[in-house]
This record gives sequence, C-alpha cells and structure tokens, in this order.
Amino acid sequence: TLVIVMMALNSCNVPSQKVFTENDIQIIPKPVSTVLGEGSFTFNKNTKFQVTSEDQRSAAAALTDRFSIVAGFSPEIITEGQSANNAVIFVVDEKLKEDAYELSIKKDQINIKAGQPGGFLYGVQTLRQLLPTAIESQNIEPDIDWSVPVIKVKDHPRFKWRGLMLDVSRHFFKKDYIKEVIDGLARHKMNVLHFHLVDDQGWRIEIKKYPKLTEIGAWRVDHEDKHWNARPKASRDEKGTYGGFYTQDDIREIIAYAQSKNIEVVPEIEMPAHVSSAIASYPELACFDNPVPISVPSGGVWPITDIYCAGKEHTFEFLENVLLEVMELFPSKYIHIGGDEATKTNWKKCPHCQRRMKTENLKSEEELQSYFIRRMERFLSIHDRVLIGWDEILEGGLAPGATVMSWRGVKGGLEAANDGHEVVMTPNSHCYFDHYQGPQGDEPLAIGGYLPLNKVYQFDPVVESMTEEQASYVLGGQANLWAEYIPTTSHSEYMIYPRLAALSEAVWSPKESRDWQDFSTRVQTMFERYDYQRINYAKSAYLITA
Ligand code: TNX
Repeated sequence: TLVIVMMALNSCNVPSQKVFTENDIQIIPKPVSTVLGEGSFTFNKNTKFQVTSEDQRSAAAALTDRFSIVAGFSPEIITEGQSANNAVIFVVDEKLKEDAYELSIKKDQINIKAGQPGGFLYGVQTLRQLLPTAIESQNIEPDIDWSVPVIKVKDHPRFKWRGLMLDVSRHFFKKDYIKEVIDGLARHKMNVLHFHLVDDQGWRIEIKKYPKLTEIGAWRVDHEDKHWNARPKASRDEKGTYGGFYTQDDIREIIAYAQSKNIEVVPEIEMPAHVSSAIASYPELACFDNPVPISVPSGGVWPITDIYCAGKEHTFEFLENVLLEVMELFPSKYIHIGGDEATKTNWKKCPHCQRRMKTENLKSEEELQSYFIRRMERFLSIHDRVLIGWDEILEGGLAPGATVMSWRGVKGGLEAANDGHEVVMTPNSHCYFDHYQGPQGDEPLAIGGYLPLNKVYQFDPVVESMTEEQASYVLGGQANLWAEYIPTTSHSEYMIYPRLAALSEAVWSPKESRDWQDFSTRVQTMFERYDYQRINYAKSAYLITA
C-alpha cells in the first residue's frame, strides 16, 4: 500500500490552490520582519535543493529528511546547475552576520541567504515552520498539500547567548537524550547548551588522569525516597547504585552533534562547592581528607559544606589537570566553573586555608574564594578561554576578564555589567525551568517556585534600569533545568516545553514585537508540532493566561 500511496502522491503535482493569510504565519521565535505576498510555492518530488557547501547541505538535509519520512518523496540536494524553477537555492551573502538569514519564497523558487552556517540552519527552520505541522510527523502523511506562502523574511537574533542549562548530575541523562535536547534547542534557534556535568550527586565526565571520579563519583547509593523510584533502571549499576557518566568519546560525539546544529556546548565543572562526588572519589581534595559517601539524595542537602580545600596546592593542581582535559574536549570559548553556594565553615577551621589567607593577605573566607576563582581565571585565560561562573564569584572581588551568570535575580548581572564584565542573565524569577509551571496540585512534584509560560515570556535579559553601555555587556539569557526532581527524560521534556518556546522569543525576537496574546496563539501551532515530534510538553502551561 505504501508504494501505491507514494505513486498516487507523485502523480498529482497540481499547483496549490491554498490561499495564505497572516494567520498562517506561526513562527516561533517571531522573526524580525515578514512580508506576506500572494500565491504559494509547492514542494513535490521534483523540487531540488541547491547548495554550494557542506554546511548548506546539512542545513538542507534537515528538511529533505523530513520530506522523505512524511511525504514519500525525497527532494534531491544538488550542487551544480542553476535549476531556477521548483528549487530551494542557498546563497551566501557576506553582509549577513553570524546567525542572520533572509528567506524569500516566490511561486517557483525559494532563496535562503546567509553569511554563516547558523543563518542557513535558521533559514531552514523558518521554512519548516511555514510548512503544514505534519512536516514533523514520524509517519507518512498522505493528502497533504506541502505548500508555503510567498513571503519575504528578514531575521537575526537579538542576543548571541541563547541558552539552556541541563543538570545531568542530580539525575543522569544518556547521550541520546542529550542529542534530542540539542534538536529541540536548534528548532527554537537556541545556540548554547550549558552542560552541568558536576555536582554533589554525581561526576558525569570521564577524566583520564583521575579515573575514580567516574568509578566512584558517578554512582550514588539509591535513596528510598518514593518519588524518585521512577528513575530508569538502566541508570543503575550492578550494585544497585544510581548514576552514569559520559566517556570522552561520548562528549566528543555530543559536541560534534551540537556543532552541526550551531550549538556551543559550554561545560560546567563546579568548584569549590557542589563537589561531594569529587571528594568522595578523592578525599584529599577536602580540608580534612574527610571521606564523604555519595549518599546525597537527588534532592540535595543544603548548606553545602563539603567543599574543596582552598589551602592545599594539590586542589589547584587537580583542578588544572581536570580543566586541561576539559579544554582538550570542548572548543567553547567559555568554561563554567560554578562558584555557587559554597558554605565556608570548613575553611574557617582548616589550617591549610588559614595559612593561605595569611600568606595571601586575605581578610575573609569570601576573599579566599575570590582568590580561588582568580587563580582559575588566570589559568583559563592563559589557555585562551574565558571563565564564566554563577554570581557568587562577585563576592570578595571579581576576577578580571570573568563573565558572570546572574541567577539570584538580576543584581549580580547589573553589578558585573556596571564594572564592564560580560553577563548572561538567568534570574531564578524567570528562567528556572525546575519550578512549577501550573497549579501545584495538577503538576508533578517540583522543587518549588512558580514559573508559568507567560512569566517566561516576560523575561528580558536587559534590565530596564541599564544604560546602553551596561546593556552592551549582556550576552543574552538562559534557562536552567536543575534536575533534583526530574528523574526521567519525559519529565525533563515536560519541564522544558513549551517554556523553551517563550524563552526563545525572549532571547531572539526584537523587544518591540513581544506580544503575549499573539504568542499564545502561535504556541498552539507549536503544540501540534510537539505532538508530531512526540514531545511530552506541559499542556498545563498554556492554561495560565496573562
Ligand atoms: C540553586 S542556581 C542552585 C542549584 C539548585 C537550584 C535549584 C544555582 C547556581 N545553584 O544547585 O539545583 O538552586 O533551583
């Protein structure tokens, strides 16, 4: 029957009769400008995609692969010969910077112009969102008119950091799921995956020089807590402990995959706190060589007092060696060193730390943390990398050249921008995807907080009180998915979608075009796409209106 259906489809290349109106343009994030014309272009088995580079070919494949699954025909990707009619033509335009693109659809030809690979990918994503939502299907979809409106789209992102942080320590997510997250980010024109690889509950990256980090530190005693029983069995080892880690090959594979989708993977190696997993593996990294078992429940235990010793030289030697391997793997300009929530009671009692404070003339434990981070900053900058850390790195004096990720509201971000440091805004008021998104009684257990869709939509990485000069230091914004209460991949999807759609608009679209009413219509079309993609999005999020 499949063959018959395909033959039937192929034989009816009748031009579309469909008349498009503004209501048919349901693109998220909303482009900078769209001008709708008259008529349409119809994809069929004779449509060609014409490319001149490998980057363009892989951008084109994102769509031709879809057609071969849903339409029963697979448009050919060609490199030569001006096939002017019935073709999608990729054109390099050096004037278009970074992720900018122009998409021009005429009745017999489509042009996608960009200066760089990201622009071509995003042009294709926009074209994809102009197609019927069935383009996202997993099956052949008969009787669909694969037409798109005649239109001119000009588009570029408002911010260059459009991120999502994924916590794979509290719960471990396998490589294949990370790729799915990357796919989802790309479809929303997001370009940073901040990979939270280290925390109390598990060390998730293989470090050749320190094998115990993953032999010991990646596996924790499974707690009896009821709501965590949903953890996938596959993530328990023979001993029944829970966990997992990425080998260096896994990491390379993830990075290459992300690169092909214009996504930078920024690794986070936490320090000096949130490192019980490391101290459990190598107790000498703590002030008192006190072995801590990784029996931390996935929900975590605060305050975080088992932290690296800031007095022993050995700690710095260890971290530099770890970072050397991390830099070898990750091409990212930014290396995240955490820096958050270090309760420094051990440092007060530790002879090594106290000696360090004396010799370095440091007046408080905050200054000792600042010393710690400065050393890391110097080390990273020698290797041409930029240190980024949570806003606690401001305390006791910010290292020169450091970039700040503002999470305790926007205060830290304001302070850093005022001092001429780059900033990524990720305030827990608008960007914490681990918070509830609907009425608590209807929602799966979450850490707390309340972040409905419309609140994410109000997020603006630039704070109103900022001067133009200060605003110029804001790289962009990011959502954080802390995973204490997120044991499975489908639960993770539930927390990410549709809030990612709202976030994407906050970091991509011009501020003036922000319109909740309009977005809440467009997001319904996105729901259809998510349904076809079998994404477990939170339908409840939509119930909350402005
Ligand atoms: C605070 S945000 C943390 C994380 C938790 C999160 C829960 C930040 C830098 N630290 O360790 O997972 O709250 O919302």
